[in-house]
Amino acid sequence: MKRVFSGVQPTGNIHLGNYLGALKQFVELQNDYQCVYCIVDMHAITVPQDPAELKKHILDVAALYLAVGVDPEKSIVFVQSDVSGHAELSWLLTCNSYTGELSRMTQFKDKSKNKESAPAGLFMYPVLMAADILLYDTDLVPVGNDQKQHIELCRDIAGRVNGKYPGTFVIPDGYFPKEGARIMALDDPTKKMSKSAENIHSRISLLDEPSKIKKSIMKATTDSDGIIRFDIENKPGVSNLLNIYSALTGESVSSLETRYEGKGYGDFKKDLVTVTADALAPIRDKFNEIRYSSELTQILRDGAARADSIAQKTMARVKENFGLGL
Ligand code: AQP
Repeated sequence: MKRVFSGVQPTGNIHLGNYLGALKQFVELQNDYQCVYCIVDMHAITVPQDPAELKKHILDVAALYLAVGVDPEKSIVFVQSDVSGHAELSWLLTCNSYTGELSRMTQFKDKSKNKESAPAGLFMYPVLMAADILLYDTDLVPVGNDQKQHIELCRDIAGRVNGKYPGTFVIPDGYFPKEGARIMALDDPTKKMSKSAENIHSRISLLDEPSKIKKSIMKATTDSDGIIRFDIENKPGVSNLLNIYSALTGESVSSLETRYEGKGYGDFKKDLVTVTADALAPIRDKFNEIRYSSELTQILRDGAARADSIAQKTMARVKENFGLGL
């Protein structure tokens, strides 16, 4: 069976962007692949974290994985720092990476903008991500569009290592959804929706109550021409809302454009509030059911053991090929 790997950082509550860009695909791929889904806490510490908050967010993200439909009977669910192979392989890949290619990563450039000196962890983030993926001989990586460049880098590093040490890594492919691969912030549709943005109305978190969903969507930035039409260049706000509507319901953007012809933004937004609240209600209910259950930690412990047994096999092969150890 081919293998899927992906992860989410425990840096806050998962939002619609994370869900539509990544998690929805996690669930869909479970029947056809062996799936390995990780809570990437070592990525989270590339920026400062409060230890108590980080612990809470790890369990929140784990519970949200299960709440959206990741099935621990089918998929391996675990916390990255519980499997030491991630850090170990990351060093081996660091020695096969170049500062030039890492400097070109747009996410690093964005996050280090206007800083005289950026944290080295932020710079090395894509190498750790490559290690996460390659550790599991991954074939497919379901992620949002913002991760395209990191996936390309992972493929470059794996290809480079295979050139020196043939047969070391499986070269993975990215897997990007047709709708929802890049959900933009509701208050500024030129920026991607993000967990760490200051304005809570810039995003819809999966645990938001209907009243918050309503407030955020009704406040969402649109434009002044009043036509519901998909046009990223000239109407980024409306296009983003159409994209969200389409990704949540499966109705195509062109069908939505036809259905809302002649109607105002108010009507469209009200319907989107209903669609979003209906989609998130069962996720919130399931989350509340499992978040504080002992089952959750047991699932993560079992998941770490299963992940570790795959990781150890990969590390033995990689170290042998590199000529490391006894
Ligand atoms: N706006 C988005 N649209 C579509 N997909 C998105 N993803 C993130 N934002 C969007 C996808 O979600 C997965 C998990 O992301 P992550 O938590 O590892 O990191 P991130 O991309 O840095 O997410 P955030 O929400 O923006 O977090 P912060 O604010 O902490 O940096 C990935 O597959 C990502 O592509």
